[in-house]
Amino acid sequence: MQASRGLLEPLGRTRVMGVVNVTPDSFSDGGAYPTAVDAVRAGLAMAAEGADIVDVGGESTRPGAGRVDPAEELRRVLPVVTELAAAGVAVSVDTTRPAVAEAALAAGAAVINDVSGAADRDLLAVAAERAVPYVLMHTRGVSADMATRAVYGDVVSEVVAELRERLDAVFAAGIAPERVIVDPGIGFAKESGHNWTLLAHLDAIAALGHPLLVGTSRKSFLGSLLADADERPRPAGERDDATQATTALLAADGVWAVRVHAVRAAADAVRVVQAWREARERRAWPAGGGPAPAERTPARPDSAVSDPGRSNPGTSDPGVTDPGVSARGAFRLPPTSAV
Ligand code: PMM
Repeated sequence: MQASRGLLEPLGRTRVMGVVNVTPDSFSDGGAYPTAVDAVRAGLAMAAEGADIVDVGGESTRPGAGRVDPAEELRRVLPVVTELAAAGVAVSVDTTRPAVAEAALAAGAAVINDVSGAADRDLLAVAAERAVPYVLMHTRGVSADMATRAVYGDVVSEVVAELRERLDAVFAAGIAPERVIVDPGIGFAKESGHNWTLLAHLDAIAALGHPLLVGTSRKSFLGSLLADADERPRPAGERDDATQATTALLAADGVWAVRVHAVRAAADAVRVVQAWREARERRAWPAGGGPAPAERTPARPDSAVSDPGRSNPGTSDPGVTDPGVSARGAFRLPPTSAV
């Protein structure tokens, strides 16, 4: 079974991607699932809690991590992908390796999540051949050396330029533009300040014309923000509340999906944002007045999305005519009746 159909269709809300790292050493959930059975159980629980996609990875990408043997990566992810896909879960495979992607897709995975920044042409060829959604994430170098590459003059323009250059490689490999999702790569070759700046300028990345996936969950920039009086970072396992705040803000910005470890709280946050948007939309029209909902265009710019200085990826696509949802899956204004 392949559950990719509809994943890029307008939904009227941000999607939630749950994280299942079948690794002993990922920074926040490493070792959490010692067996495939544990990992499958976790993935099914995430789907039940509201995950639209479950992202399965078998190689830690934490800064400084070494590479895992491809056979070992495959041994970790394949049974988990197989079981989750068989249960009807939309699975993405978090890998940089063509052989792993190929096997995972054959086992029913629906999305390739490539955290290498399109470094491997063979992986691009697999994505093109199988015609599945492909996540292009920004990074520099590999896990072992990415920390030393977090040097930018202007992080926003450099990340956008590097993504644009990688998009050219992605298209040249034959991947259809409408299947490409772009991710700023929070924490990948970036220091805390770079992450905050990118989050404040998501509109510049959305202007590349693709849905956005953003992964802030439990990352170290949140740990630094929440450091104690002795400047000890908040431990990874205690960053979920802060992650819910970023989820709500990202959902309000209209990103396509957030990648999170704690699914239920994220799904709740997304629903709150959706209800908030709907209430704002009702407020924007006099009771019983105005055109039929499907024909409505905004009576006035929504204050939450037109505030100068606020990033608002959903409003930066001039070619979009759908009243509620842009072609990239981000929504500009809240009329869920139209989505
Ligand atoms: N972050 C991690 C791993 N994979 N994939 C995408 N697309 N975006 C991310 O931000 C991302 C990712 C690292 O976090 P983890 O170790 O908790 O999985």
